[in-house]
Amino acid sequence: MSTNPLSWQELADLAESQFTPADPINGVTNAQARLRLFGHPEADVRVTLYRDNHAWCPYCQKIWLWLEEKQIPYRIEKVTMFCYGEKESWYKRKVPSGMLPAVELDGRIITESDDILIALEQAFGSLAYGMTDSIVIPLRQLERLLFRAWCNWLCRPANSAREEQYNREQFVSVVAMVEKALASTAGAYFLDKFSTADVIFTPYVERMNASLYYYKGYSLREENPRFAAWFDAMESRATYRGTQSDFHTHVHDLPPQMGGCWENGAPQMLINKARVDNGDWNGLPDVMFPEPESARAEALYRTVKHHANLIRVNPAADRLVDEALRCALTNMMTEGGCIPPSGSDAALRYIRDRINVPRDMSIYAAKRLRAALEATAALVGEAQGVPIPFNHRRDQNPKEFATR
Ligand SMILES: N[C@@H](CCC(=O)N[C@@H](CS)C(=O)NCC(=O)O)C(=O)O
Repeated sequence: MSTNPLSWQELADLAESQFTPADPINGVTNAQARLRLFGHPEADVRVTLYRDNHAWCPYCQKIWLWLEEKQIPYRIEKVTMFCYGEKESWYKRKVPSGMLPAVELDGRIITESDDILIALEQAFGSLAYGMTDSIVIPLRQLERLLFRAWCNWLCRPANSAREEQYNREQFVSVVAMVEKALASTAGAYFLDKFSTADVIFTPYVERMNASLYYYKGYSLREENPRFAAWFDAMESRATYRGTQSDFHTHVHDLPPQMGGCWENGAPQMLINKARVDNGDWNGLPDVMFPEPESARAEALYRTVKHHANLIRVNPAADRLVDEALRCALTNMMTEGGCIPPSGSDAALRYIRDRINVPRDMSIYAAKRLRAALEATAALVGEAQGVPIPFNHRRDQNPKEFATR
């Protein structure tokens, strides 16, 4: 027997009764906050972080994580990245190149993430070890070596199978050096305690794990024990979890940022790609800490909050999307059995493909929502949404999603 979809009011009531969002200002690390105080008075704020709307920019994640770890009170101003839309003119007046991140510290604008960290260390002290400490410098160099080997493999087309193999071997050989560095201390982190070195590695290692799984069939986290332990240790930190993205978001955000990502067509790659795009999203090596009980309720809460924009930007007719989305949310929160209107499969998959982590919700909430959208779409057909663009992501232009 089929169930009727709940109304938006009923869904909102359900969300309110089942989910209490953390305090964005003083609670755990989150992508939505515009101010972070960690219990300090607002008058203590000396720092403004300019970062991207999507909470995706890797160099911004470095600064974001550092500020969260040090619990430095700060403001957040969100800026559009070129591939999502037009850069705000107020930002170009502050930073003519338009590059992110930037920080305003006591009224002084600083760009370049490494310079920002050095300036923040001078103002607030280092995170266990400093950027210019003699044990940190070689690790910073190793991170750049790994970054270059990753770019060579992923972001350039190989002219032959031999070249593809060579690029892979080069990357794997640098991974072995990183494994050795991680093994040189007793704990899981790069140095004897969590430090700035871990912050430096975080953004790109997270993006390597996602992109190589999807485009090359190589699972960095699963194939390397020290990396595995490092990821687990990072995921024990609420700070990192607040900034953590998922495979789906990364693999579709990277191509326009990196100027392309090249698949190798290997059998494992094809399996991984299908899984990241179509599910099952449970058990992917993008997250390994246990799922919080609040994941579904969080997904519901966040979707209800933004449903008007989600319906408006969807290429399908508003009434169709409205009913289909309510049906998917109803199925996510109940025993299921709500059949969406015929012809709404592509509209539901359009939304499934555009959930952005952590901008929209946390990683497990997104998995729950993607699964509910897919399962509900599958009740009426196999049609896919408009493909995700590869050269830009203007389908995600922040202008379209502004909440006032
Ligand atoms: N070397 C710079 C690199 C910063 C960078 O490449 N930022 C990119 C985003 S990840 C950017 O702002 N690109 C311009 C844009 O996309 O709008 C740093 O370390 O801060």
